[in-house]
Amino acid sequence: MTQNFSIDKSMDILVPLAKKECIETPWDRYEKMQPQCGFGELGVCCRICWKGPCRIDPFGKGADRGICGATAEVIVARNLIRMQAAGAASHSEHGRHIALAMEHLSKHGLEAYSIKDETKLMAVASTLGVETEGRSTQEIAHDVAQTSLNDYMNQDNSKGCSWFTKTLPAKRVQKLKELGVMPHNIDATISNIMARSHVGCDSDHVNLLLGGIRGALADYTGMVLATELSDIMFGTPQPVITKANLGVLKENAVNIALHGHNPLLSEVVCDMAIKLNEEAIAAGATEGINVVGVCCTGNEVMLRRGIPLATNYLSQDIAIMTGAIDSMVVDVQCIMPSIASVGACFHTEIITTMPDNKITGTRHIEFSEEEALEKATEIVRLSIEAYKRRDPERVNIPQVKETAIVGFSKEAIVSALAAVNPEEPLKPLIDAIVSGDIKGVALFAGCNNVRVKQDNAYMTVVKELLAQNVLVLATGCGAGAFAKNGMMTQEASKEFCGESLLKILTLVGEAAGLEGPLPPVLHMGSCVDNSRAALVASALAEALDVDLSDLPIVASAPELMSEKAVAIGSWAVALGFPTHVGVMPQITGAPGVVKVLTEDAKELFGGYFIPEEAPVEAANKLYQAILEKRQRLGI
Ligand code: BF8
Ligand code: SF4
Repeated sequence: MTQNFSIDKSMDILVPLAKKECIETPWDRYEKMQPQCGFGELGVCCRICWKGPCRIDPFGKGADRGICGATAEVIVARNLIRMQAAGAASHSEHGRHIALAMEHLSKHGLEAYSIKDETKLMAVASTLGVETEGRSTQEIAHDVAQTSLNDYMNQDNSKGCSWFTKTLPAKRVQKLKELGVMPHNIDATISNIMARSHVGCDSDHVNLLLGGIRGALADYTGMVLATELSDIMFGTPQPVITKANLGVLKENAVNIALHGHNPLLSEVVCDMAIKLNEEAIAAGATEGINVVGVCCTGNEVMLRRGIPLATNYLSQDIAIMTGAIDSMVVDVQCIMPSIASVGACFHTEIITTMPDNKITGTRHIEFSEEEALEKATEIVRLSIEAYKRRDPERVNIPQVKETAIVGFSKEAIVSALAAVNPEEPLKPLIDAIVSGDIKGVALFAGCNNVRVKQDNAYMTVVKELLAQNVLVLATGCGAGAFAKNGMMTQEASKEFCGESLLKILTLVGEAAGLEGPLPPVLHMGSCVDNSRAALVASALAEALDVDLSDLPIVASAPELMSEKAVAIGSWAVALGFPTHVGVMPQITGAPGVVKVLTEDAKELFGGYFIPEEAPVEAANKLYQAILEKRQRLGI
């Protein structure tokens, strides 16, 4: 039964259990939702004003315009760009939160935080043009934070955001500026999308879509600053060996699941869990405290600390069915409200922490940077108390876990390559791409979606591309899927990579002291860490003196669902990467919009969307896109 909606083996155990206990799963709710609204699926329903809702008849027999006269093209474009704005807002709020914390840290100090990676601080200062000579770490950190915050404040729209103009190749920045899609201010760009899509405003679908692309590039800006400042405060990921899937939960430990996105919370909870370990043992948990991750917070602490990953998006509430999670601590984004009702069926404490992200029926412990240690202590102690209430009879931990070698930041990749060529670290990669040993690079990103069998599309597309010698990077819940399903081991490289890709992964892995190949899928981090892939691509483009769109790089989001994923896919297109989406976007009711995004975008940006629900076919299309890029480059 489970095979129909997930390939995660833990689900084979827990979903039947949920059925037995009459606890709803996302798949049950999906079934109850059928049939889903056809107008919504096509994107032709408009609720932007209260004359509506208006909906366009896709068969051409009924209304062909909304009451105000908006066409299907306008309605679909407005709906889409509002999604891009929401995605950009989410990532950029995350980035702002980190930048403000760093500013606070540099001005007044913050007990729970420090500058953990001074080397990265210096590198970022140099990228942003912040003076470092003869200045203290605090002063430099302050100016880096200020420069970042200025990307939310600049009012001169001839000047692009610093993180945008200084981290992307000059050729691409110039092109995007000429196309009028360069963000000058993250907040203003998001606000502009909301304003221009108000009733009676922008009614030209191409113009609307370009506004959305600018919003997506603001999304990139917020993400790259979130990632880079997080590395400065919490450390830049380096390869680490850990485990993934629900078998990482321990029967004899207090299990704390960290879920959400922002490392400001999760890092301090990890610190306090170490400090309070003895209290857990005294409470009878012989193995102390076991912190595990869910979704992108899971990826953040996995990469920086080797904390094991329990699960990815779609199985977050079912994870509670193990009866072994004593607390699930959440901050922002991608947290299913259903964790409250499943948690209520068990002893599990569901703890929300952010003032603007509460869930009815759960405990709220408001987190702040100033009181981080106290709040994290309270959270850990509540988890220990919850452990005491755990019913051993209801513990059901699936013995499913895979080894995962993770932690491939740009810096980690460059240092692995430097083991092969210390003078020119990128050269081995460039040579391999030019010779065809590596045909191209594919970045896998995005979520899980009930419309696709969980993790299956990721696994199918990736195996096809690895066999064709495509180097694979991954982030977000896609990376979670690969980690859970054994695609981050050295054995998997031997099993799935084409001969020449395996040769290169082995060369680099052995030079870097791994005594074997790198894993076939390089885990770069959470969703905001998609920016790491853009930075690797930018470094390659600059080394070759070409534009990003010239490189044989593609992106794939086989199971996406969130507005954030829509924004990421859109900036990938704007940077020049052919981008696969495995769930049909809610735009197909507007042929003009579809044409702009799947065809015209190619002329404008070099990147374009490839909607394809069939995974093998998607892999073929991505591979063809790589070959086309190679042909144009003459390699
Ligand atoms: O930011 S991949 S389901 S958890 S949106 Fe969400 Fe999608 Fe997961 Fe992370 Ni990204
Ligand atoms: Fe209808 Fe126009 Fe109002 Fe949309 S904005 S609900 S199409 S009248």
